[in-house]
Amino acid sequence: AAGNAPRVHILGAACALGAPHAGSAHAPSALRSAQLMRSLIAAGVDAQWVDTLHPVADTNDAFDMRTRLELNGAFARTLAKAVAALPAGVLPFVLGGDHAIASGTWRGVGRRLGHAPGLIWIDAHLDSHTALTTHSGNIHGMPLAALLGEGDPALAAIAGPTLDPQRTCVIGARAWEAEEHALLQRLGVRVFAMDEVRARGLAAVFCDALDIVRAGAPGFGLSLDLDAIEPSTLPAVTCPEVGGIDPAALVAALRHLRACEDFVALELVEYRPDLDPEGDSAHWIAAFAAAALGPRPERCKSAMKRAPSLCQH
Ligand code: EXY
Ligand code: MN
Ligand code: MN
Ligand code: MN
Repeated sequence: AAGNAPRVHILGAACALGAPHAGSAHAPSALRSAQLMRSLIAAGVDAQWVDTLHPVADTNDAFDMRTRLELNGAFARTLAKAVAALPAGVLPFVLGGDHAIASGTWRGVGRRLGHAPGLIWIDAHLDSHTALTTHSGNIHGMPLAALLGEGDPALAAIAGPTLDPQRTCVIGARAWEAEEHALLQRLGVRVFAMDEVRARGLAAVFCDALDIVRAGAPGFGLSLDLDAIEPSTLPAVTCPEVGGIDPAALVAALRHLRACEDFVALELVEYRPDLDPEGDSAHWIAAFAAAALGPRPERCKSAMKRAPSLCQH
């Protein structure tokens, strides 16, 4: 790998207890055997698969809300601890699993930094329900509210800094319920809905998102829910929503992260290998990871300012 690629430590999070289907629990093992590592190393990514965490149960079918909150919270606490314990200076790459795991990932990243990271949340959904507002009862619709300190303590009181809403933004949302949208509005989280992405282009939105998450204390991350992508090109997800992000545009945007020395962690969730027999979705996953984690074009911080292709406004 090129000398200045960040050292990447991959943590598998084989948990689907937040989702209405167990399939995404098999994503880490499917991606590992789909040669994700080989394609990352071929792209010059200095990656090492350090561990895969498993929850105590395979499916949540038999569980009531209280039990689901406790089980997802327990897994998230284990994941937060594992992220925090990775060696200083490496870049954690957390592979889900359903999006409920994020309630642990980003607490762990905050424990590494000593303060809350900025966070870009790419998703067709807002994932900002609490147990009191959810319509579905699925915990993977709650992690962003939990990271912002809202909702049941089992998910929202995991050790680590609470996110700063001023340094948090969502990109690609096109399916949500009123209560979760109101929660993000109340907190002041910037939502770049899919309508705005379509109108302005992903590059311009991504540039604004970087300005938001890079303001303040150094360190920001990106949580990619694969259901943000247009499902006709990436169908292997649990909650597809038509009218999504073009995967090639996302690869181009993620490439700009290579120039950001303050980019500290990546998370990729909601892959359903059981819906991907040809591995087409897995190819896009490798492309997203390689784009974001590949060798840096140059080390200096101002590289982003000189990336005219992204920040043309
Ligand atoms: N808002 C809906 C719910 O709360 O169930 C859908 C959530 C989908 C969650 C996926 C991971 O993004
Ligand atoms: Mn999500
Ligand atoms: Mn989603
Ligand atoms: Mn800019």
